[in-house]
Amino acid sequence: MKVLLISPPRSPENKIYDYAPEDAKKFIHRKLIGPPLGIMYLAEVIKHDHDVTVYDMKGQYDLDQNAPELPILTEQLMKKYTPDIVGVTFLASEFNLGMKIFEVAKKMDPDVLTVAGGIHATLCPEDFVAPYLDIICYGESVDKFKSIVEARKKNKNLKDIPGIILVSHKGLEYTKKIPSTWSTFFSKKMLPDRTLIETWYPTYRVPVHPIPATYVLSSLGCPYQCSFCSIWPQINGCYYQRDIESIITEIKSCDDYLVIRFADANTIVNPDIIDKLFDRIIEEEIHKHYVMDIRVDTAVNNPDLIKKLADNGLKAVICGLESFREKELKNYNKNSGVNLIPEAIKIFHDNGIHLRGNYVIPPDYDEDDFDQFTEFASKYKVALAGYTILTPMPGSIFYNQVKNQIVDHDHAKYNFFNSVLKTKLPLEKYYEKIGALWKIKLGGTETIDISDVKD
Ligand code: B12
Ligand code: SF4
Repeated sequence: MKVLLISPPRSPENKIYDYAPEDAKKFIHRKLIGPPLGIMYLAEVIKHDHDVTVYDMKGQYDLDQNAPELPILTEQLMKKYTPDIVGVTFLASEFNLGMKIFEVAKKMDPDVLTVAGGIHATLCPEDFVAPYLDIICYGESVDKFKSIVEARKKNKNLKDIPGIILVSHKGLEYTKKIPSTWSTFFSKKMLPDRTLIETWYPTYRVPVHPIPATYVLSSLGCPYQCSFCSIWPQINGCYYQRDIESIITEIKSCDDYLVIRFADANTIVNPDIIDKLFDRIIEEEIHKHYVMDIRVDTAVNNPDLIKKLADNGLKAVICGLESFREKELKNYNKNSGVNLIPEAIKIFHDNGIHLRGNYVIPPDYDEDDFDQFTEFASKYKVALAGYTILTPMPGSIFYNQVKNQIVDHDHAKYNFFNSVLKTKLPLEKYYEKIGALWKIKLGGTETIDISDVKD
């Protein structure tokens, strides 16, 4: 079977950037670097028996500013690869573009089997009813996808594959339900094959510095249940730690990449494991730079561990600071305290770590709220500060709490850079205020300094 797996382009919607003052724009991140891990795993399990192509449209548009528009690009891919199956991975904000890919693919070849997967397909399958989509693969999908490809090859009935959804003019038809397989994901010992995305290698890098970065998973899920987060609902609040030796094997296989961004929701859930992981990194004399997601309270409770990680390559941390108000943290079910924020910032900074400290700004902030917030953020500045919008991500608790108040249902806006709820301030003013916040930061850098990479 010829299988084409696509990571769709980014959503172009970024109102914070559009309304930000000129001198703030350079600090507002508009793209993330990193490969589409999910479809790379799918490719890994079928590549020995089938002809599989992974196509990263985000990478392509970064590589070639003049790349054709999505419908033309899709047509070109269909002609070049003549796939039997087209799969697309979906985040909420990329829904429209991903569905466009299917529409074009089906128009070009009505016999092509179209398959949707990824977080948005898992959390909101009902969004996907369309005449040009055949199957939704929700949840962990490596074995399911393999079964789909095999069934297609042997012309077997897709209804016999458990754990998928068939899409037709009648709506969604669930096949036999099976227990989630996220718990066994790491036991399959798969390593995503990075040669499949080599074309876009130069684009997977921290801006300005010519050092390519890649993503490595060391865990899945998160045991916390923040109300605005759509990661934990995706795997029902479970948390799975990958075994240390398999993480080491993968990091060692990333010869071409000096920067490893752990793609975990929350990298340090069990401090002992990460401590041991770094013992092994030291033992193996692996000299790389690492980026991790670490919670405020985790840093405060484990300052020695943070120092050890920093001494051995941890260069940047993404940390949800979220709010300067206890009440808001409580509403978000953050399970951490405002008083810990300055302490955590100090721990990270003292260890020379670039902190992507991210706040979420609620839509009901008025001038006073912005003033009070500005005072707090200016007092406790961080190097790579981020100020995004509290967004009801479909599938999150927050979404259910406010779904009747949503005023903008355009999926493209669900990327934390647009307000989909009614704002208290006039909308433009709200965006301008958030855009201006991006100037509040320590120093003048908008990149991670990786100039002292050892090898
Ligand atoms: C890697 C990653 C990326 C990568 C790749 C994204 C991708 N489509 O794969 C990149 C860097 C491109 C990326 C970008 C963004 N991301 Co991102 N990203 C992640 C991250 C850190 C890990 C995802 C991952 O690899 N999981 C592990 C793999 C194995 O799981 P998986 O992708 O779900 O795949 C499995 C199944 O879902 C399924 N599957 C997936 N795709 C498909 C396709 C088919 C056909 C089939 C059959 C099955 C299938 O099979 C896989 C194996 O079982 C998550 C956070 C997290 N830790 O979960 C955020 C996350 C997915 N990102 C998120 C967001 C919002 C973004 C951005 C919009 C952020 C922004 N504001 O800019 C950008 C979008 C583009 C941009 N502006 O640059 C949100 C999504 C929220 C939502 N509900 O939509 C998350 C959950 C983070 C968060 N804080 O909420 N991201
Ligand atoms: S926001 Fe972070 S800490 Fe909270 S549930 Fe999501 S991943 Fe976990």
